[in-house]
This record gives sequence, C-alpha cells and structure tokens, in this order.
Amino acid sequence: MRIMMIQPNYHSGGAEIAGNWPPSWVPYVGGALKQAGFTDIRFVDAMTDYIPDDVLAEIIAKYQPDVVLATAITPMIYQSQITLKIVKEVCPNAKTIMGGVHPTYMYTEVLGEAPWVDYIIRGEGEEITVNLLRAIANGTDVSDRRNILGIAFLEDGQVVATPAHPPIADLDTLTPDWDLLDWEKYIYTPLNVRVAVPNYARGCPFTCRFCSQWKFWRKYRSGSPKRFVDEIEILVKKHKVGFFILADEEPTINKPKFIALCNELIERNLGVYWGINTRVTDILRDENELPLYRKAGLVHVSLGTEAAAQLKLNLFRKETTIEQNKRAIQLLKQNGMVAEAQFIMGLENETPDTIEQTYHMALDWKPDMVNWNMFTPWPFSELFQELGDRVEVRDYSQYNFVTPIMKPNAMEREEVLKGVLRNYARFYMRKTLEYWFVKDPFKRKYLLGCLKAFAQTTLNKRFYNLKRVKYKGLHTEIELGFDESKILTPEQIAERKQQHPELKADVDFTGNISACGAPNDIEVSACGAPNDLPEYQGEEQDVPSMKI
Ligand code: B12
Ligand code: SF4
Repeated sequence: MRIMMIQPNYHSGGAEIAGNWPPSWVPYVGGALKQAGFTDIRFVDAMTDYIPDDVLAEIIAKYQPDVVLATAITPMIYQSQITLKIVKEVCPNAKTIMGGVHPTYMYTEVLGEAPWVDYIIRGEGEEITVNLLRAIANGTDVSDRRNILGIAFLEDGQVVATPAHPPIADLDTLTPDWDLLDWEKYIYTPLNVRVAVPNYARGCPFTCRFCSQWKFWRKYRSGSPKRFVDEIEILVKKHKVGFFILADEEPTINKPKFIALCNELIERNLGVYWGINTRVTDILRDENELPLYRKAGLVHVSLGTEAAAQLKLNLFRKETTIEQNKRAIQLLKQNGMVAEAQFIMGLENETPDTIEQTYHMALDWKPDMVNWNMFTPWPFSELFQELGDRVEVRDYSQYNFVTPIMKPNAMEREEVLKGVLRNYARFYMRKTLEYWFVKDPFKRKYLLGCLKAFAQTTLNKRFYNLKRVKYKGLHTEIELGFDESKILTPEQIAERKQQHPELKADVDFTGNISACGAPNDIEVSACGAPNDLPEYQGEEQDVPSMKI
C-alpha cells in the first residue's frame, strides 16, 4: 500500500521565523506505520518547500498513493482541507485521512465543510492510524469502522465518531522514524544547525483556560530518559542534528525524571543544544538544578509568562504571579540560558495603556527575548465557552497568534496590532545593541542569530505577517484580511448555536456512537468498550491531579 504524508502549505509568520522546522507527527505516526509493516511511505513537506497547490497535485498524481495523511492545527485547517481535496481530484480512489488538534475536536464542522475527507483521527495518532490502515489494507474499513476507536467519518451523510482510543500507555513504545524527513532542509537560523522537535512527554497536568493541549493528550505521560536520549543520539549521530526543541507542553513537572534526562545527556556528551517551553513555577522549584540543566545543553527556555497583569493571570487560571515571572527570568539568565517571556495580547480589557505596560514589564523583567502573542480563542478551549458569543471572526486561517481575533472593548483590532508591533520594534531595537555585549560567547552568538532571523523575516515581511501593514508617509494602514463570509453577526452566532448545536467542539472525546454501534446512553457498550473517558490524572507519582 502506497502511503503519502503531507504537511500542508500554511504560513503565518510567528514561531516559524526561526528557521525551517520538521513536523513531528510525520516521524511519530510514520514510524508506527512502518513498525506495523507499512513501509512504502513518502513524505511531502509542502509547508517548508512552499509547494503551491498545482505542483502538489502533480506530485500526488505521480506517486499515485492509496492513502494520504494530512495534519491540521487550527489555522491550517482550510489548507489541509484543500490538500485532501486535491488528493481526491487527482487520485479519486485514494483514502484521505486528517489528524491533529483541530479536526480532533471539530470533526463535525470539518466533515461538513470537506466531505472528501474519508477519516479523521482523533487525538494521539500512532495506534489509531495503524488500526485504521490495517482495516483499509484488508478492505474492511467501511464495514468495520464503527469498531475502530478514535475516528470520525461520514456515513450516509451523517457524522459518525467512535469513542476515544485510550492514551498510549507507555511512551517508550513509540518508534519515531526520523528517516522520513529530509534533514538537509531543517535548519535553525540562530545556530545555523539542523533542528529536530522530539517528544519526551505528552500532556499537561494543568488546566489553563485558554489552552486546549491539556485536553488533547488527555493524560500526562513521559518516556524513560534513557530511551529518549537514545532517540537524541540517533538524531545527532545519524542526522547531524545540532539543536532540538522538545515538542512537550510540560517536560519538567517530574523533576527526578527530568534530572535523569539531563544526566543521561551529560553522560553521552552528544554536543547538542536544546530548548523547552515550561512553566515559571518549575524553574523556581529547580533553582539549584539549573546549572545541571545548562550543562546538559539546555540553552533556551520559553516561559508561559502569558499575561502582563495579575488580573489576566487570574483570568487565565495560570496560578503564577508577576514576581515569580521576574525571578524565573533572572534565574535562567544567571545560569547562562536564554530566557524568553511570552505575553498574550488582545483580550477584551486591552487598552493602549495595557499594551504599553507589557513593554515596560519586559524592560523591568529583562528577558533576553519576548513574544507578544495575540489571544486566540480556540473554539475548543474553556475560555471560548464564555467568550464564544463575542467571537465574530470565525476565519480560522487567522487563528495564529499573530492576528487579533477578539476586538477589545476600548480599541480596534488594528490598534492592538500596531501597539504590539511597536513593542517589538522598541524592544528588539534595544536588544540589537545589548546582544553584542553579552559576555558568554555561546549565548552572544545565539542571540545574534535570533536577531538575524528577526531581521531577515522583517525584511521579507514574513515576521508577524507584516505584509498586512502598509506605511503611507506617517500614516500606517493595516488590512487584516479576514474572510468576510466568516465574520458572523451576533444574530448569526445565536442562530448557529441554536440550529446547529452539533457544530460545537467535542472536547470530551465521547464521540456519538459506542465502539460496537450500541447507543451511547448506556454506561458500558455491549462489547465492553467504555463509553466514558479514561480518568484524567497524572500517571506519575509527583504529578498533581487535574483540576477541571
Ligand atoms: C513544534 C511546534 C511548532 C513548530 C512547527 C513545526 C512543524 N513543521 O510542524 C513551529 C515553531 C514552526 C510552530 C509554528 C506554529 N505553531 Co506550533 N507548536 C509546536 C508545538 C510546540 C509542538 C508540536 C509537535 O511537534 N508536537 C509533537 C507531535 C508528535 O504532536 P502532534 O503534532 O500533535 O501530532 C500528534 C497528533 O496530533 C496526531 N496527528 C497530528 N497530525 C496528524 C495527522 C494525521 C494524518 C494523523 C493520523 C495524526 C496526526 O498524531 C501525532 C502523534 O500522536 C505545539 C505545542 C505542543 N506542545 O504540542 C505548538 C502548536 C501546535 N502550535 C500552535 C500554533 C498556533 C502555531 C502557529 C500558528 C503559531 C505562530 N504563529 O507561530 C505556527 C503555525 C506554523 C505553520 N506554518 O503552520 C498551536 C496550535 C493550536 C491549535 N489549536 O491549533 C500549538 C498547539 C501551541 C499552542 N500553544 O496552542 N509550531
Ligand atoms: S501550562 Fe497551561 S498553557 Fe501550558 S500546556 Fe499546560 S494547560 Fe496549556
């Protein structure tokens, strides 16, 4: 069976400006397929290679795949739908499969808009995809699909979603196939080395209301440090990777294990540098271990310092304080790491003053880098349940952290964007000088490399999608470019909610049939498959249990 995996050609000009990034779902899902005996797999990275649709059509037609897999985060969803439409046009018999965070929750909407998608994989992809492809290979997928956990599809015009597949019990059973990626093209600009995005832990034991990742993985798990470092060794020795970013939401929560991971890296002395996203509280907790982390090659820590005001922190249920943020940044810097702070902008209470405050807070905290991300109301986040009635912009292609989706009460969206761009300009103008005087030569080189990435992508207007900003003398005009047909009036929002309740996100993974086709209102389905979700609790001993 010929399998093609496609990363859709979507760009937004945020985090991707630091280089060309390999999509990790490909080695992880592709590796599981290979392990199960599906060896004829080809990957097309239409994103990194900026492959236009007509060229993609030619590539697909030439390969004649039997099955095509495409991913979709929220802003990529339309391009992912288009990608699979092209597949059906050029290879009508090929089965089209979509996975990733957006279709996992929004399968009803996706299948309604893109009925050419044969299957949606809901949640963690490895085991479900193998089960589905086995059925496709045997020719039994249509007859047996109601028994395959974790998928959604259209049947006689109706959306059918099976209950969730259990989370993968042991992450050490994952078999990522790094050979599927063409490593020459994945370069991290700051260090000019090959970059990888391996996955050590999945899930998050916290419950920030604007985020949906903690729900996506459903249970916090991490692999064994030794097994994980085996993968890093392959990446470094075989594929010449010089830098990696952990794909994890929360890699540090299990401190003894994280220390073991660092010790393993130190022992193997692979000469690789790496970065993580983590929580401020973990950095404060690990103050004494930070030298060890740095010795293990951890050079870049991005902190979820999301909101600049305590009010916002409380709204986000982030459970941290402004003082803690400042202290964590200091600690990282004292230990020779690059400290990156994140702000979330554009909430309903944003004003020109609060935007200005974030700039001054950035100066006060003195992080090496700052990102001002636009608040993005994922339609499957808890916060959306409150805000949904006021989210008129439903053009998901702009749900990308660089576009103000919400209109604050006291400002226009364009003003928010201008304010944020002004903060970036002022902050990095200062840093341009400062970076040259950083004492640690490695950190200096790294930061100047970051500056290069900023400069390059500002010039070619990829950074923050600057194409939208037109300077006319002293006047700046911004064209946000929303698809007008996807901007709803309050009446349309109310009508949609009432007449199409099924379009709501299915965040509980319950699906709408039981595994064997029995009705969903009995506790355990006839074949014994549970209808409810597995317990939401930390698997590992020192992980706090979920607060929902
Ligand atoms: C690495 C990363 C990136 C890299 C992307 C590398 C790449 N080429 O894909 C970079 C830095 C470029 C990036 C950019 C952006 N990112 Co990003 N990124 C991540 C991060 C940190 C890890 C993703 C990852 O690799 N996970 C590990 C893999 C194994 O998991 P996975 O991709 O989810 O895949 C699993 C399942 O989803 C499923 N699956 C996924 N796809 C498919 C497809 C099929 C067919 C199947 C069967 C299964 C399947 O199976 C996989 C294995 O279980 C996540 C946050 C996180 N911790 O997950 C954010 C995240 C994915 N990013 C996000 C966003 C919004 C963006 C940007 C829009 C932000 C911006 N403006 O910069 C851009 C978009 C870039 C683009 N052009 O599309 C959001 C998406 C949220 C959402 N609701 O959609 C996330 C979740 C972060 C967040 N805070 O919410 N990102
Ligand atoms: S700490 Fe909060 S924002 Fe980060 S992954 Fe966990 S729930 Fe999401």
